[in-house]
Amino acid sequence: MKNVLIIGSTGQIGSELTMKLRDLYPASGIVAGYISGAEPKGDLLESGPAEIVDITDAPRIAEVVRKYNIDTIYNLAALLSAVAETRPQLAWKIGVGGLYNVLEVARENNCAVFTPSSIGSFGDATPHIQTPQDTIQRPKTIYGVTKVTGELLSDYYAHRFGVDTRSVRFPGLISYTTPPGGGTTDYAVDIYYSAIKGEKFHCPIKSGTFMDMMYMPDALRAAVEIMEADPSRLVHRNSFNIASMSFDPEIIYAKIKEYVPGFEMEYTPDPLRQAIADSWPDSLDDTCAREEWDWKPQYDLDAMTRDMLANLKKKLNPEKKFVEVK
Ligand code: AKB
Repeated sequence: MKNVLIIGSTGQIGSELTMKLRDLYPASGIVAGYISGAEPKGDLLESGPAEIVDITDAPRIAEVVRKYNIDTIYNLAALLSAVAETRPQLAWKIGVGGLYNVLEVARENNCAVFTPSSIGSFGDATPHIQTPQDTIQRPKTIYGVTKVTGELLSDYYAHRFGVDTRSVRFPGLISYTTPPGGGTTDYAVDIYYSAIKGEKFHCPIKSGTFMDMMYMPDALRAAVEIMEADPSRLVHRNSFNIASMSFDPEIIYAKIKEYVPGFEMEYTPDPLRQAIADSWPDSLDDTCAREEWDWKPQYDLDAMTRDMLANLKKKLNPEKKFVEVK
């Protein structure tokens, strides 16, 4: 990777991945693509080039790719699972139409492409415990349908045209920098904000609902390491299961209470998010990623919780207005 375009650079993953890539590679080659209304700000704007790139506009993607001699595209444009159910046509337009545009530009300009898939690519018929790499993928959400289509289309471009497509199936991602929006796993981010603000948390997901989750630094490392992996070792491409922790709301609540003893939670179920969560795996088997490109997570629930609380305290609570964290 020398010159990289990040499409969706101001989103939850993009805002942190762009900065990580600028730390790892000369910043001048890392282009932050954004859409009007989601302009980059602060460090993201000041630390390197930024260009308007709407994933539904193929000529514009091609123009920016040629201008910066881009060799790798991170395609992070998507509507997350719950919001996609409210706008399924737009979810398809961005998730599949947008990916097709990216793959065609990549084919014509010899770029590698990373397009994340998700635990949302699985469905009710998938084995839910230690979900294997290669298994049944029959999701009922439009988000899942776009993710499975994306995996297949990306593999097709690799086999048919030799485009270097690679990706991972992200679990729910937890970070303190840019909030996610419209996901099923977002409760596991929101709960930390409530804890630090001293507010009671209203959990939309029922006790006993396990989902895979990951701390953002591990997810960013996965996104970089898969693109740097030795291609001769890759049996799979789109997409690898990756995992680091699996918990239900009671487990993360109990963990946060170890550090914020007065924290309270009650259940306020959201039927849409609950139905989606019930259809997703409880835990993924990531053996193939470990064997084919040495994937290994660094954060467990305790390490993530300590880091989240410390950083959110700095971000939201600099004058100790809300709660004390042990
Ligand atoms: C969502 O909840 O929609 C995402 C995901 C797991 O893909 N965080």
